[in-house]
Amino acid sequence: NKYKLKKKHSLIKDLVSPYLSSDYKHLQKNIAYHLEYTLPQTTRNLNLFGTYLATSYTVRDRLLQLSHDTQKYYTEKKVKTACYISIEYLMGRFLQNAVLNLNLEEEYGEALAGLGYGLEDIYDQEQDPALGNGGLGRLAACFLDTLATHNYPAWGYGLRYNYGLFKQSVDVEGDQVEKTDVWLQFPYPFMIENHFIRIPIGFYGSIETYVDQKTKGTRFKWHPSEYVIAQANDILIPGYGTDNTNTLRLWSCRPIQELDFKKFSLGDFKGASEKRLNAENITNVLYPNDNEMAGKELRFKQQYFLVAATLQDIIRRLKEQKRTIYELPDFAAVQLNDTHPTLAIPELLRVLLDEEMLTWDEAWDITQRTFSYTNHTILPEALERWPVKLISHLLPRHMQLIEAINWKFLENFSENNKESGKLRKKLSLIENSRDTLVRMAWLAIVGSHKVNGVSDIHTNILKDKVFKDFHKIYPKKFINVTNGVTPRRWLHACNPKLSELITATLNSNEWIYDLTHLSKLREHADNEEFQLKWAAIKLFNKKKLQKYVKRELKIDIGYKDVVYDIQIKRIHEYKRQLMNIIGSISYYSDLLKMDPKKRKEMPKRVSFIAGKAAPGYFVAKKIIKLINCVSKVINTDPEIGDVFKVIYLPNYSVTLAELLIPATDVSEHISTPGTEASGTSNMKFVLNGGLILGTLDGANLEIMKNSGEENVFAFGITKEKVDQVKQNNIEKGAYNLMDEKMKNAINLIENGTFGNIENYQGLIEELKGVDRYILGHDFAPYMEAMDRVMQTYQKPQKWWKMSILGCAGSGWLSSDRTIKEYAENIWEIKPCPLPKIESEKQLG
Ligand code: 8GP
Repeated sequence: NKYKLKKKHSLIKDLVSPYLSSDYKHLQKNIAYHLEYTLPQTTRNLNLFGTYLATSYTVRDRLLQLSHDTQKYYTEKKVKTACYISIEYLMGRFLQNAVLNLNLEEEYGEALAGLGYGLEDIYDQEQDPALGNGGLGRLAACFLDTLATHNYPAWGYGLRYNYGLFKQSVDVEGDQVEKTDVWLQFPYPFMIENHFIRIPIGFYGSIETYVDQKTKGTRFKWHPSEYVIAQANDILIPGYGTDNTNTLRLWSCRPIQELDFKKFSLGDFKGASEKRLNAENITNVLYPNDNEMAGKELRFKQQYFLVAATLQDIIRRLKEQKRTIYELPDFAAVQLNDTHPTLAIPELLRVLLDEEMLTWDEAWDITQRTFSYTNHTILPEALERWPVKLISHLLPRHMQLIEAINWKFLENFSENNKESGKLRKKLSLIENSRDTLVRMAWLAIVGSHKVNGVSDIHTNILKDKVFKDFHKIYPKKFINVTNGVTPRRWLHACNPKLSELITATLNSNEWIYDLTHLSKLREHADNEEFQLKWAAIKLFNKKKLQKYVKRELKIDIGYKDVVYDIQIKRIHEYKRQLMNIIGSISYYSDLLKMDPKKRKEMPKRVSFIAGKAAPGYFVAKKIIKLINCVSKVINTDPEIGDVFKVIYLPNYSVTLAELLIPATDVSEHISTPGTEASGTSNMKFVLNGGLILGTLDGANLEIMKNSGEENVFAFGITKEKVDQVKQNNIEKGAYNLMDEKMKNAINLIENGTFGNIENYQGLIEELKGVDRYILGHDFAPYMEAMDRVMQTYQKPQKWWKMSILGCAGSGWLSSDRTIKEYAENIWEIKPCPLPKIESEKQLG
């Protein structure tokens, strides 16, 4: 019988071949094999780390098999593929996710138990690959999970940095300390160097002009003066409950020549390695800025390196299928994740014109139909503009093409008419400020067929403000695709107890790949028994966090009848962690003024903050320092005891988020309205039964719509009113308009309660002067909302009902919904599931 099935599904026959059979005994053998033959270890000399590596190699074997089958099948079916280009991927740990997606948790558990190890401990050995900064990179990772789970033919493309996002610690003064993240010092089994894929990438050089003998037209050819090699490193992405396994291809940079022997023999040892070092530098480090442009030449090189390698790879695959270059837009939909990969537009144009010898109209048409662009931020400091000088030097032909695109685009707007002249200036891809700069977002808009924002409010701001003139010209080009998160990692894997309860209650685990099923939880929201189970799981998760805090920070906090209030995200002025900590100061001061008896009876709260600051972002680092200094004073004040604690958790990461999110009662998303494009952690909290304390910004608004306004602690003004408040601040001085309680808290900072005021001078001056992010204006409503949180928590039935209803309304928050929208409205790709084979496990 088994034999027949194997024949029938010849595609994946090797999966059930003896080596990859997945009963626990086989897994054990495979693990032992890798210990003996892949690692310099033996089964007689087992240790945790070695066992983790060997286990990972066995998972990788299975994924390789599935990935080969997947690629073969996609090729046979000639499917259209989505190619997601992103300069960041914040994947988080891989092993647990892969084991869950392969549905082999039990088998691996048993296999490892036989070797004397627990699965959790093995998972814990893995480094968290931090090849991204924040929201944008994590979103890309969620998308990859969904694309595989829902059988979409897709590739991710990015960079394999030698050093990921820095590791953060806090010194005794409360300052952030950065340490290099040497994540490749040990093997990382899930990344497979593909030696067969190496692509030359050029830089600098000159342009040759010649006459095409056939058409008698002028043609151009770029002759780069320097080359490097892009080396493919593949991470295989398994889907949940499917055999489809996609690929994330990360490029690393190698030199064309390892050593210059001429220089070496002349004794110039440094010079002999110079070219190698320069090449390796390109993919050495991830730039640690979030929502800010790091205008460095090396960053620009990274961007070009990424897109040039990616496009060559896509075109190579197209040609391997014996398809013509004209078919490119039907072969691949290329998504530009923000403007970092925008150089793909002139690069494709160059390839089509100079190498494929297409006409301008043909080449431009293919380019526009191939690309689409997602904007992730409207902060002016994050909108990329690169100097024409720099581009001309590094990529002379590309600069020429950008000018040509601009010229052709602006042709439609006459110079003679005054109004139209003004418009031309605003629309020009090239800005004539002190430096002549290329506006990358403009280029991305003109060169794409679709442009999207990441939440309703954000897309509206793009249409009405940031890209207003373009929206008038191309109204249909702009669409909204609200972000989403993968329920596999962000509920099923990180909160196994809640996952079990939901599956048991719904009598099915379908919600894991169709999250709309959660709506059926609504019927249970008032059920006391269900509420108790729900609350018990939260308590269990809080206890886990409490233990972590004790172990890592040596701080004792309670968890029973204590509200866990959490704000975790990059530290940024617009995200207003400063308002949070000033709120804590104010609350602390109120507590101190209270009658001790009354104070003791106050509802308890622990306020957690975590997040990194860009190493060059001075203000953000001062905010971290203030948080730590306030935390020290409050946590050691005997008057306060366990009524209130402030905890700053260093080194925020995906792994830490997986611990924090399930343990949260209330999470803060308190950006100035109109500044947070979407936010995605807000979605993860709601999914895990955490309530939101938030402003009318980003995806908070859509969460309110879907989970019910009454289930969110919202506060503050709408984005429309922000400008007026800012104007008032400028005219009257922010301090004069500031709430009294906030003044009082600031006063405590100024009088040295939290250390030398010199540390915070800049922060305070901004608040008192212009207060660009209107903390002063929003402070009172913020404190009032926090008060509502604390009051509501005292009514457990109400609280847990809100918590359950929030979760029940979060079906649409799944990245599965998001990707469906991209697939249907932008990429025009369809799921292509591999024919299901009965695995041995299912065969029994
Ligand atoms: C973030 C936005 O700030 C956040 O609101 C949104 O949820 C997320 O993108 C995903 O759409 N933006 C960035 O992370 C960002 O702009 N990063 C670039 C500097 C790398």
